[in-house]
Amino acid sequence: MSELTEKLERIKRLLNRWSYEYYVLDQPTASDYEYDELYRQLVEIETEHPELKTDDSPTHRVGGRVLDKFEKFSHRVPLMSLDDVFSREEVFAFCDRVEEALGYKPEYVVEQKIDGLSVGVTYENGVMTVGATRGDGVVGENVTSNLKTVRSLPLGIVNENIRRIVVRGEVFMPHKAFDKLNSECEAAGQNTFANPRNAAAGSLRQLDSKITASRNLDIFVFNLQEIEGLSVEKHSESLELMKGLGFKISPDYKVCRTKEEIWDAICAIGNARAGLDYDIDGAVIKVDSLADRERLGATTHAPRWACAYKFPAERKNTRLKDIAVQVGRTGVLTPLAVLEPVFIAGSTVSKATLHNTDYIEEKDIMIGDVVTLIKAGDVIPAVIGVDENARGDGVERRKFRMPDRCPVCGGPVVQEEGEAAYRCTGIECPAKLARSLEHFVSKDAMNIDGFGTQLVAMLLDRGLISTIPDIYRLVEKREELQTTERLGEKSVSNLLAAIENSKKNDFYRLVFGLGIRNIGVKASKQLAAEFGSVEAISNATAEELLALDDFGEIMANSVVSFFEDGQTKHTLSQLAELGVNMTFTEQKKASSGVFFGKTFVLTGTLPTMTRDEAKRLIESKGGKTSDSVSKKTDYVVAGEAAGSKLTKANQLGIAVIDEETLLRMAEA
Ligand code: 0OX
Repeated sequence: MSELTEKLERIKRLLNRWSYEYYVLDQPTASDYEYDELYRQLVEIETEHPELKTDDSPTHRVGGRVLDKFEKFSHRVPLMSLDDVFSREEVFAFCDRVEEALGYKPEYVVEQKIDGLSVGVTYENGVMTVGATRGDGVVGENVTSNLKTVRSLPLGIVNENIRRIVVRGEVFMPHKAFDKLNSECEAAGQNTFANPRNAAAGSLRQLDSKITASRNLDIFVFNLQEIEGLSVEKHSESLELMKGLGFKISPDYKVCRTKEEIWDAICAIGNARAGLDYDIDGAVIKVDSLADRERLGATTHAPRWACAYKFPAERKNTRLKDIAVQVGRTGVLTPLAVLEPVFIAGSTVSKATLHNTDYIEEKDIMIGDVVTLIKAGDVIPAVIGVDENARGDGVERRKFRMPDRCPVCGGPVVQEEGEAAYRCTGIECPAKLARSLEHFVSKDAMNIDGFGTQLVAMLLDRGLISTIPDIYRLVEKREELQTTERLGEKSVSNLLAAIENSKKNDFYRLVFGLGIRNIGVKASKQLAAEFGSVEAISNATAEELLALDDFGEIMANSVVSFFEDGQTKHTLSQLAELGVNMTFTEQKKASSGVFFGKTFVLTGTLPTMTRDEAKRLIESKGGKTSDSVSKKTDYVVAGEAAGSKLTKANQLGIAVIDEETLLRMAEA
């Protein structure tokens, strides 16, 4: 080893140790200054001698690679999901099942259930080689460069014996990082994230790893998926092994011998929940002995040796200060609770929907009341009732009345027969326009990154857009965009690139983005696939539409009247002129289902199904089968005596699955 290589190794070792002390142990021994100074030396050497930069260099932590798309990654050992249980009785019943099957009482491990997203990370000969998201458990996405930016995940491990190790963990965003990110999004006029889990998922799926690096993600490791070169007998032992290798493992896990101990451990986790800087949504109970696990096996989707106890949704009381009214895309007026801000299930809530006036009446909710809020992980906070006991607290109460004029445009408000909803009938109501534009750019529709509620409001305010097609004319207004107070040159470029890219979107995104009443994502996919073009959908009769699966009269009539409208025609012809994709280009027949958009090739003899049965199953879930393997193939289902197709799949790096996995995926 040359002197320079030795120096480089020394620097990397020291930087990695300091990182470990800071990010994993939370016990820093070096100052920021010392770290930065040594890091600077590393960058200098690597810049001068790029051939010396190794895969485990701390310089990977800052990101830098920008990808076009994520490659698929097949997990050798599937990342299984967990069966949920919701009560003490169900936990005990799980133990009974385990004990019955084994014929004795095993030891268990109880650990926190981190609310993030699962990844599998592989190390070969001491170096992290690949990290991938869980995906459907069998095939995920290769997000290695992004995972390298997660500071608490070691880039290398030191153990002479271990040739290969695959660990599974949960990537999450700590509350502090979440609050910081949302404040930044708000300041930049972008949509905020609903919860830390969505923020973590969005951050891990960035094609530009520099963005991921800026998001301060963290990871807890909780399962040893594979190990070569060392034998391990218990889960608790594997956690200690991983801890020794430098991983941040499931915190405060507990080995339990009886059901009572298990329940106590679950309660202890529940009690600690409020004081944690990250979200957990339950506790995981696992049989400790790996040999016992082997004996217990798994069902089609989850192991029999583990289950997840889910906490009941968190509830809090807070004061209802007022009821505001929000005008939606279709003009519906929704009462919105304006609350005394309260911290619940990981974020501070100051607004919640009250659905409609019937709901308010049924629950007897009055302005000034103390109301009960409920929020579970993902779910939007909801007001579920009134604290009757607080009624005598001297605070004035008043009933809510829906205004008879729209609070945004002053247009008349009407309640249609048989509907709970009130609608603004103002033809030019700007709130409706704003909601339509927000819907058009949103994730499930045209998915234009960086375009959110605030930006729509600002562009409308400044007269830079007033219709959907105007979005595609923003490219002519680059200068004006740059001179607005919040948008820098870089973000304008990113925004315009995202707008341009959206022109090539799958056709169904446009169909959904148009905001046809009663037509959701699934129906949009059906319309796109069945009719193939805007023109064909416009010409479809109600009868033809009714022939589609799950299309009822309300949906069919919505589509017909939407496309009859002169404004629709005008908007669509402008979008076509501006170059937005108006046709369906993928396989024409697929509609929806778990296999939608996926192509399978069957090869060899499957253990229980005939070819035709497998083909029908795939097609019934929206997938397609093909006779030959190509780059377009998503999965090869291989049975006994699979031949050249299997070889080709392996050459092309296509996921190969067996019948059992196919069935498990079909059930997902
Ligand atoms: C978590 C978590 C998730 C291992 C095999 C089946 C499930 N979210 O914190 N999964 C598991 O275990 C896997 N453990 C956890 N702690």
